[in-house]
Amino acid sequence: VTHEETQTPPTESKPLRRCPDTPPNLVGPLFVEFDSNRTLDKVRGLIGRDLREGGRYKPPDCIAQQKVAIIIAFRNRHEHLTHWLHYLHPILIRQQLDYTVYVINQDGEGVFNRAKLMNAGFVEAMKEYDYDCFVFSDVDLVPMDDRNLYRCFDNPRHLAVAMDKFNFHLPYNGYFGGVASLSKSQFLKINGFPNTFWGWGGEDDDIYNRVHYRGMSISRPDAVMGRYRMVKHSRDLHNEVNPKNPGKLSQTRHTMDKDGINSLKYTVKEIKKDILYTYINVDIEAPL
Ligand code: UDH
Repeated sequence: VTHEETQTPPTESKPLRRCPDTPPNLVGPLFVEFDSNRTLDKVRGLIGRDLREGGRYKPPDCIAQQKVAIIIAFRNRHEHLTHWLHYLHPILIRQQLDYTVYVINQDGEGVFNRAKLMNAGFVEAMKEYDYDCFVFSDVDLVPMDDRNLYRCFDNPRHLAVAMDKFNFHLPYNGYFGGVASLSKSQFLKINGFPNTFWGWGGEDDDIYNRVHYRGMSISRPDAVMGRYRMVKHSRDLHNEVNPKNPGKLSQTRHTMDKDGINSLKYTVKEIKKDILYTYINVDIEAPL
């Protein structure tokens, strides 16, 4: 019997230690396939018992290094969401995160706006818990290596660096699309994301510019750990390429202080707690 054990009464549990920097149960490269027979009910049956209502998890045996909100911009991609949840929950659990998955659904049939939905997700998540890190993810991107940590770093981090659709390369150096993480303070430092990029294209480059203009750089995993598979899909309805978006990028320096989290307007229409995720339906005042 050690000294420490004699000091602790048998009924009292030991205080938890902080989880290690490198999670011990990671497996590295993962096999990822998108089996069309996968259903949300099967995924609930497989991993639901490890989670708490709302798609929450906390490691039972140590204190997580970060409290992470995973924010997914969403509309009408249920099959992709099933795959995403099937793969990501076990990975995030192995990464020993204290996390919640938020699915931010754009209400109605107006023009889609990924960045504005992400902003709404940030605000709604902050109402629920004192998160220190936000991972913003597309619903169709699944990491192929669990060493790609869904955490925040000293600089904003781009995680989806080697996607199969770009031949496992960055399409260009300043690419910041797909999956990215920002700490609460990094996100606020750039005034969040733009609200004015309707339709497809440009918002990720605007975010990259914001990070750059606030004197931060981009952190990235290497091209092995940063591999991703994307669920193949065609262009969605009401998310056409917007030819006006690229032209706005030369103005980011001037627009970023007035277009962002400080000008965000939306209404919550519904919040549903599934065992696998928190679903928030928002009206973002989209043009038709
Ligand atoms: N999203 C939705 N619903 C939509 C549109 C977008 O959920 O109707 C979300 C979803 O999380 C998606 C993300 O926004 O992963 C980004 O949108 P996207 O997947 O359309 O963008 P991406 O660049 O694809 O991945 C562009 C269309 C590709 C068509 C290529 C046909 N060969």
